[in-house]
Amino acid sequence: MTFPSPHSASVQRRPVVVVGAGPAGLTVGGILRAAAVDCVVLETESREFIETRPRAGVIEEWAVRELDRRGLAAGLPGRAQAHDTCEFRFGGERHRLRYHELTGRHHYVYPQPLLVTDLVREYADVRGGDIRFGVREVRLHDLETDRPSVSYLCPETGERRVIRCDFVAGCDGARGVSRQAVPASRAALARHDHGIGWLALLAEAPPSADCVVFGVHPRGFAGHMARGPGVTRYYLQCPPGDDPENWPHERVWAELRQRLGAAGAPALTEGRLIEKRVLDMHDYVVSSMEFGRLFLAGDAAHLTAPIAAKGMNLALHDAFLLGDALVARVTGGDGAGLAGYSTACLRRAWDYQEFSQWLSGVYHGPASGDPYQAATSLARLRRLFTSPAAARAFAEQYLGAGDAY
Ligand code: RFL
Repeated sequence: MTFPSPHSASVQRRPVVVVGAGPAGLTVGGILRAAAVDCVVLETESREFIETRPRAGVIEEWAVRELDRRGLAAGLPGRAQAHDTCEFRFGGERHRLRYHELTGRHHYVYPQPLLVTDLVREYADVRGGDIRFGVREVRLHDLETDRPSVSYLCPETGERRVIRCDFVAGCDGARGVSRQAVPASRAALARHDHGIGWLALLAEAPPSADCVVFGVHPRGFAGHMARGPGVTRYYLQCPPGDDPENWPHERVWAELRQRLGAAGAPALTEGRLIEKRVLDMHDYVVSSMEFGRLFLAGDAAHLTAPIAAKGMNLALHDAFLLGDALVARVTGGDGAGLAGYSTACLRRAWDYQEFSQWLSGVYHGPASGDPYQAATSLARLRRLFTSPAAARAFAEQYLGAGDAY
């Protein structure tokens, strides 16, 4: 491509360009700003859009503490809802797994749009970080040289702007351009399709249980997760590629009642469905997460279907490591953090992928139509409630509470 002249006002220079303002990109940006490292965050959507886009809700305790400690989402442990138990419903019974008793750790419920709002505020409003919303046609250039750059079309003028830099943090999620900038020969993509869909729902209704509930049922999996006092996320397993229009209000609530039904369970509080979309459940991991001066983080590098609520947690883990490593390198320290970045992230990413696979077998076995899979998934579930060692191992993986990855 032809760049504007290097002396043009449309060519700028920053040590780091961060592509994407999701949890990963904003956390990297926040860490850089806190260390007075200049950077720019480029985002294709508007601020309002990213601050209201509904997605994750469950954050692991180590991530909550780290966001708080770094002042990126100050006071988060007090503002997020701490959970200590989850409940499985199968065979018409309720089974409570008290993971806090087993590990001493909590899960926190804090909707992703609130976290993104905190992170933007801290980065842009408090620390004066440069963030450009609504950019178009972002492109990455010369990544294998020590003078990479990122260009984009300015939303106001349509003019192509260029930012020369030392490093690029590719945090633009599953559909971004960063991963595509890595030649296939340099990034092995490991992909897995579960062959199932989940209807992801947000209901304008208070939670109908005091904890996260997993319904493992011959009609398919169903999930219940609080998001706030008046909003609850529900999931219903459905055929992949199903049309959300096949799921009118009455069908959704009838199916949820069946799949989450169990002796002594409180009735579900119904409410208007304010989000209804079908997710085709798949996972991928790219290795390496590094290509020249480009470092991928979060969903740009690895996607985990929301089966085990791990994606945002992994994005934050990458971002903490990448932010620290970039600060060390740019401020004249050593490059050890960057050199070990991909290996360190992939260890946790693969551990979470494996847990997600295991849990997928549990959730989806009974509706698979295969009596062998149905019976083994119920055997796995029963083991959690008959073997304290199995329950403890589950709790550790569920909470991402392993000491070392
Ligand atoms: P994001 O959040 O997708 O942010 C990427 C940002 O980049 C922008 N972008 C670009 N910007 C510049 N140039 C481009 N070319 C660009 N292309 C895209 C996008 O607009 C966006 O703002 O990625 P990040 O930061 O890696 O964060 C990942 C998480 O968002 C994701 O893993 C989680 O939402 C997954 N997930 C969950 N994770 C959890 O840890 N706990 C949960 O409870 C949980 N629940 C969920 C989930 C994902 C879900 N969906 C929608 C798949 C529940 C659901 C329903």
